[in-house]
Order: sequence, then structure tokens, then C-alpha cells
Amino acid sequence: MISLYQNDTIAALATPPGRGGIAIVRVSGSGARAAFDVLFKPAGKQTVESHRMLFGRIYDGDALIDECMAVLMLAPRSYTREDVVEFHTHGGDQVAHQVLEALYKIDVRPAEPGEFTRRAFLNGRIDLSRAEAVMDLIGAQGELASRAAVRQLTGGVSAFIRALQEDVTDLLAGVTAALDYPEEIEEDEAAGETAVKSRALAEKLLAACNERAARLLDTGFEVALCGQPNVGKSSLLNALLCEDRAIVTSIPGTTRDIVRGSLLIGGLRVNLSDTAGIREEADTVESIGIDRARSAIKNADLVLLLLDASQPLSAEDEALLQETATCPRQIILNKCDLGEAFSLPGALKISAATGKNIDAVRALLSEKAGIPSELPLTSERHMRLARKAAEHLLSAAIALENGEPLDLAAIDLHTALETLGEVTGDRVDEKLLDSVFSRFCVGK
Ligand SMILES: Nc1nc2c(ncn2[C@@H]2O[C@H](COP(=O)(O)OP(=O)(O)OP(=O)(O)O)[C@@H](O)[C@H]2O)c(=O)[nH]1
Ligand SMILES: [Mg+2]
Repeated sequence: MISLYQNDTIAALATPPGRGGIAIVRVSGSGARAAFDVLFKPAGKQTVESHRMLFGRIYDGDALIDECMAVLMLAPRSYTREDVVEFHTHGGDQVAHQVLEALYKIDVRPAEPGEFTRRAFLNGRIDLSRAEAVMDLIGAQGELASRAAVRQLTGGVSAFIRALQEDVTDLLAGVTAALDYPEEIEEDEAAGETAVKSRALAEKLLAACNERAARLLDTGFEVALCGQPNVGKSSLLNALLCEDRAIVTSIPGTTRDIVRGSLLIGGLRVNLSDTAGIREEADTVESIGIDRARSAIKNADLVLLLLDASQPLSAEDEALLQETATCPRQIILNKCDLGEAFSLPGALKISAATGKNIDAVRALLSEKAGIPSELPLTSERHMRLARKAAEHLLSAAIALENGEPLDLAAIDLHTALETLGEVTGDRVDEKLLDSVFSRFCVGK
């Protein structure tokens, strides 16, 4: 565990390991400048100054490691607000590894996961919600998730929370004034007004938490393709992915295991699961596949139930319609190119074979995912704190509505304020920081 205040010198590979054009080794701390001077020799007569990229050679003692670029970023104009050095060497694991080994010989230690960003937070360059956004951005699955992370990184969450903190502070000031000057301020009136405002703030916080949307941004929208054997589930999967992912044959029972594929629709990651056709008579292997299909249906955010439009609706189809009736579901009538033997209200008519209406299926998936364009809170930790703060605001409102003494409500308002402070990191302890930054990768 890293202690809260520390500025010894740390180093890590900031680029992904493996083969690549360049590898960047990042160094931060009080010894970064010295490390730069010891390891790096600029070519020719270049002046060494902060924020200037230099070309030269990097050494481990007398041994030449590589020709590389290096940049010194002196405090406080750096990512961590400490002195930072970056060595841009040739890619591949060897060179960067040798640079790190040379650094470890001169009082530089390997960085912990997220330690650079942790220092940026501890040195006051960014608040906690913005630090967390760095990792969300790196791990973002799709454009919508990255947009939400950038909004958080540029202070969207902080601004939202800070505005609420100011509102709660105003309420507290009002309550305190009423307590301090009972002869000037009518207590009932103050209580009534505070209760209304407190309730409104709680509602605003709760409205900012959309767990479902936050989860979809994080892990993607889960869609299960199901139906009887041979209705064209695998054909639809392939058509949506624009590739030959699953085996398609005219033999019913072709797909047994779940076949997965992901695609981006409107900036959102959509995870498709093609499943075994559901029917009564099946051998052992197929039966296991059918069990898996049923559990995919249960876990899906949306079930696409495929029916063969060219054949009259069978008793088995009716049973599947019944079975999926309570799921979030869209009925798809496939094989429309062969004719339409029946129709169902709200069903989408397609042909996976000719590609007819496949774009409509994509549009429908994006619409059913229903991610609001503005999502104030998208992190699990922020939503948990927002709900907790809302609980205290509500409990303050209820106390005031029931004529309880003002100072009782003041305690709840205080706790709400402190809880909001945990989002931005006004109030943190080491355990919280460890849990936030342990999600990070080394070098960030
Ligand atoms: N005419 C026509 N044939 C289709 C269409 N979609 C699929 N097929 C054919 O229907 C047969 C079954 O297609 P699959 O995609 O394997 O069906 P499935 O639902 O995955 O079948 P199982 O894996 O056995 O459950 C294949 O011969 C496909 O070429 C379509 O829209 N029109
Ligand atoms: Mg199949």
C-alpha cells in the first residue's frame, strides 16, 4: 500500500507491452530530473528545457540502450504536477525493460497501478471523479461510453455534484440561521421551505442515477437471438455482424453452443448471442445447448424471438411466444422473401438471406437500448453515494415535515453534504483511494 503523501520517484511503461513503433517510459517525482540527466544524452547542441522534445541516446551506465526522444516536463506543468520525464524509445519489450532497469538502479521504483493519476489527484490537479474518468476512458467500449468518460474527465460530474453541494450548503445555512435567531426567523416557515427544497434535491440526485444505462455503457447491451431450429437465427447473427461467424445449414439443430459476436451500433457496444433452436426432441448435446439458450434468454437485455414467416404459426412457436412474453422482447418474422403466412402486431419483417430490413434491426437495437444522451452519473461508486446522499436529504425532509426539531434535520443535511464530498474526493481516506486506483493499469 502506498502512503497518502509521497513524492519519491516512480517509473513505468506507459504504452502497452509487446511489439509496436514506440514504447514510452514515464518517470515522475523529485528525482525525475536527475534520472533524465543521468540516463539521457541529447544529440548536438540542443538546449534542455521543459516541455521540449529532444533527440539523443539513452544509456545504462556506459552501455548504450537506444536512440530515442525524451521530454522533461517540470512541475507543476505536468500530468502529476511533479517533475515528469518521458523516454520515447523504440517499441518492443526489450528496450523499455532496459530503460526501467537502468532507472531502478538510481533510486527510482516501479509505479503501482494508477499511481501517476493518484499523484495528479493528491497534488490537486484533478478531483477524484475526474481521476476515475481517466480509467473509464481507457477502458471505454464504444463511443457512447467514451463520451460519458470524457464528460466526467472534463469535470461534468464534478460540476453537477458541486452545484448540489452548494444547494445543500444553502439549506444548512438557512437551518443554522433559524436555530441561531429564533426570535427573528419563524421556525415553522423555515422548516417547511427547507423540507420542500431538500426533497427536490433528493429527487434530482435519484434522477441522475440510471443504473441500467450505466451498466450498458460499461459492459454493452446483451441481445439473445432465439427461436425454433432453422428459423434463421445464425443467419441473422451473420447478417448483423457482416461476417460468416456462425455455421448456417438447412439442417434443423445446427447451432448447439452459444455463438457470440459484438458490434457497435450508434456508439453503443451490442453483444449478440446466437442460441440453439428450442425444440422438444433433442439429443443430449442439443439439450444442453437448449438449456444454455434458455439462460441466455433470461440474462438478456433484449430477446429477439425469430419466427419463420413463410410457414403458418406452429404450436411450438405459440409456446415460445408464451415463454418469452414476460421478457423484454422483439418479435422478428424472418424469411419474408419466401412469403408471409401470418403476421403479428409489432413484429419486424425481415429476410436474413436477402438482407431486407437488417438496418431496421440495427435501428431497433439502438432504440431499445434507450441510453439517454445526457447521463450525469455513470459510475457505480458515484451512484451509490448519490443514493446515500438522497436518502439523508429525504430523511431531513421527513423530519421537518413531521415537526421534528431543526437540529435533527441539520445532522442529515450535514451527512448528505459529506457524502457528496466523497464523489469529488473532498473527503477521502487511503482505503477509498486504494480501491479507486487499484482498477487502473500500471503506467497511468
Ligand atoms: N429463404 C430464406 N432462407 C433463409 C433465411 N434465413 C435463413 N435461411 C435459411 O434457413 C436455413 C436455416 O438457417 P440458420 O441461420 O442456420 O437457422 P438457425 O435458426 O440458426 O437454425 P439452428 O441453428 O438449427 O437452430 C438455412 O438454410 C438458411 O440459408 C431467409 O431470410 N430467407
Ligand atoms: Mg443456428
